[in-house]
Amino acid sequence: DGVSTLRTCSGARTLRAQNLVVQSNVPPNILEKARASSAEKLHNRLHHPLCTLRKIIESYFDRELGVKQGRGPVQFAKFNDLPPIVSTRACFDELLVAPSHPSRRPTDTYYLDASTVLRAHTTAHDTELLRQGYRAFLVSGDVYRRDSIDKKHYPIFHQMDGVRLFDGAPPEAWVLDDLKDTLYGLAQYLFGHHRNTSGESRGAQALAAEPSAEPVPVRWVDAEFPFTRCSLELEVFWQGDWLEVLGCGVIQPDVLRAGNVDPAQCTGWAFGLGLERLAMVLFGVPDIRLFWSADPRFIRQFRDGEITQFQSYSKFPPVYKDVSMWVKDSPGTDGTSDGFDGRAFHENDLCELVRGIAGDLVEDISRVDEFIHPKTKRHSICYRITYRSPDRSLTDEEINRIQSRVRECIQDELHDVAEL
Ligand code: FA5
Ligand code: MG
Repeated sequence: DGVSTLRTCSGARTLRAQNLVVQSNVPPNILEKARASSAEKLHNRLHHPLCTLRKIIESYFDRELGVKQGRGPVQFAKFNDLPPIVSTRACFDELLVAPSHPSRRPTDTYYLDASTVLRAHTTAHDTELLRQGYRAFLVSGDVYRRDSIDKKHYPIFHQMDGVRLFDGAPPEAWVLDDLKDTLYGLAQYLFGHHRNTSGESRGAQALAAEPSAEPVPVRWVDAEFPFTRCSLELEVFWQGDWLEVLGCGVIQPDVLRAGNVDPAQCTGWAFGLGLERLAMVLFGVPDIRLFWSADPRFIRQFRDGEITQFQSYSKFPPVYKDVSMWVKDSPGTDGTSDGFDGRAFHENDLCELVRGIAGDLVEDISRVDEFIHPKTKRHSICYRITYRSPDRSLTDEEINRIQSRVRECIQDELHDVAEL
């Protein structure tokens, strides 16, 4: 039917369909994970920490919240297996994400074609669920983003979004208070009890009933989202630093309208939280890649419904490799020619390329040096790639092979924006 596919070395494909040439930037390893059955997804896998966490959060919304607020239980509908392939309309347009917003760029989002993406957030389901008539719901799922590489970022992670509408359109300030109260209560519920749990078999409810031994500090930070007003992020103090765990706000009237809800009749709040981020703090998991580990030393540590502290097995040594390259900057940084034409270099392109070759063996990619040539004004950046396996020692030979493949692929695939 006139669809042709060209495979490049990192697996990116150019799709030609209906006279439209669209660059699909989804590598096969990512697509395979997106297409896995919903039972295989980590947030649905029994005994997996992300699954336990999801259920604990759901139980807070089912039981604690109504009781805490003295209003009796609220019914939150739960969606845990909505497929991750969504339209740009659902993911961006209906959420008022401007056409020029950075999150829409192919450097940040995985496109299957010009109007289909791997969801970049579970918020992509909110307007459709509102149209279906739901007034209080939780949506959990795998989300996909091209992003930097370090211990806190991974191209696939899991989010839970929550939405609650109130009849009679109470004022924004009231809705905001309810939202903050709800999420602060959740943080207390989660972090009040995580330190004093042992391996005994107790359900989440029993765990939650225990008073806090040593509460984890949390704080609110002002934020911006196109789909909410009065937006905030919640941060948790962990390992000497503030870690952002969720974003939230009062739903914009136009988002309600897109969901066939009349803002004169109803107002409401929405939030989106990162399950891995919370799980790292709760279960003491030091590296986000560990959630994907098939190593029994990881998996066997966790039991359904229990929050236990991860016992790290030996940490294997890292291998560092530096790569320097001339890069093309976006126009406007200076007027001089850099010898390239085409789009600008973006760090996420390098991260993706390395991930495509090294898989989970890459732990971190950081800029270590940078300079502008005084005469030619060309821009050079040096990146340090840290390779480390969470479960074994790497050999020099293996890493040298990967690194030379990385260099080859930079030449093959990024030649319009970078030069070794
Ligand atoms: C959002 O995705 C918004 N949709 C959240 C939202 C929903 C706001 C509804 C208002 C109303 P953000 O990009 O900040 O926002 O991501 C939300 C959370 O996901 C973050 O706070 C963080 O906990 C987690 N997160 C974001 N990027 C990553 C990543 N690369 N790896 C792991 N977790 C991540
Ligand atoms: Mg954020």
